[in-house]
Amino acid sequence: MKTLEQGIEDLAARGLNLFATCPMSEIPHDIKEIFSKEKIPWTDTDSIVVIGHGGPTMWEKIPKPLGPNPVDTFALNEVEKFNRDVLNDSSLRILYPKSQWLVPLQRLGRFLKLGQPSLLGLDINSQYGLWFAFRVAFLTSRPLPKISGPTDKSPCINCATKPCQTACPAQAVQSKPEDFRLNACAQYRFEENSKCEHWCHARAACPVGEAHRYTDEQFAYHMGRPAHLLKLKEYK
Ligand code: B12
Repeated sequence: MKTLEQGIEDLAARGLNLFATCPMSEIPHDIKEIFSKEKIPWTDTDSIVVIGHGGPTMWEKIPKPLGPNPVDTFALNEVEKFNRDVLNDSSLRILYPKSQWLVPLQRLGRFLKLGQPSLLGLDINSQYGLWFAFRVAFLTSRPLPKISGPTDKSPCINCATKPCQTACPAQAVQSKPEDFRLNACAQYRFEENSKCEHWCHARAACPVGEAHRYTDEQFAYHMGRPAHLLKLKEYK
């Protein structure tokens, strides 16, 4: 068996470098309400664990050539190993990915300080900027200490120049997170000769966490997933 700290370090070495956990008893009401609506089985003695990746390391560690669902498969394998090494919980419940439940990852991430709203619809992390996403969320009955991330306020608040706004060819980026024009983004994205087919100029213009930017290959992969594009088309 390994200590929790060792397990978290092993995940980070594989690029799953964002880790937060908290007892379900402390999770805010709006999130619990969604859990109940989704019929997710939880009790107040469970802890929720949310794991994300920031920057390009995870992509480097994913075996190439890519298999089916390479990111989800990689992340779930790493969590299986973490469970074997650290928790040994035979009733661990995977909530994301590949479950029947829709888990509000951004809301959980905000509460656990992994991210806060940005002007782009994506949440932003103080270290990795817009170059992060949630990879796994699970419930465990093992007692865990509360662990939160460092992002308690959005770096967009103190950004004077807002280069994301000027860089967006669709003028989708406004001055407040809630005003992001998803339909303008989707419409432009699918136009002929769109500059945004494999690239998001607004995201690339953000100076926060620039050193952790995805490689072009990773960026194009995330932008081009068919499930995402199909859903995005609904907003045209
Ligand atoms: C549905 C969805 C979308 C929809 C948005 C629907 C909407 N109403 O606006 C679409 C297809 C547009 C989308 C797009 C993207 N998404 Co999305 N999406 C999701 C998903 C699967 C479910 C959200 C949900 O309904 N949650 C349940 C409700 C109850 O919780 P909620 O917190 O209130 O959810 C709201 C917000 O998450 C918001 N939202 C989600 N994505 C987006 C994107 C934009 C631009 C906006 C304005 C709002 C928004 O809409 C939800 C419903 O109101 C989540 C994964 C998840 N399980 O949360 C990823 C997720 C939110 N998406 C993510 C990403 C990365 C993207 C893309 C960048 C993908 C890409 N590579 O291009 C794009 C960005 C937009 C673009 N310009 O293309 C990440 C965000 C990570 C982060 N840093 O915050 C998530 C968390 C997935 C992950 N594994 O991390 N997405």
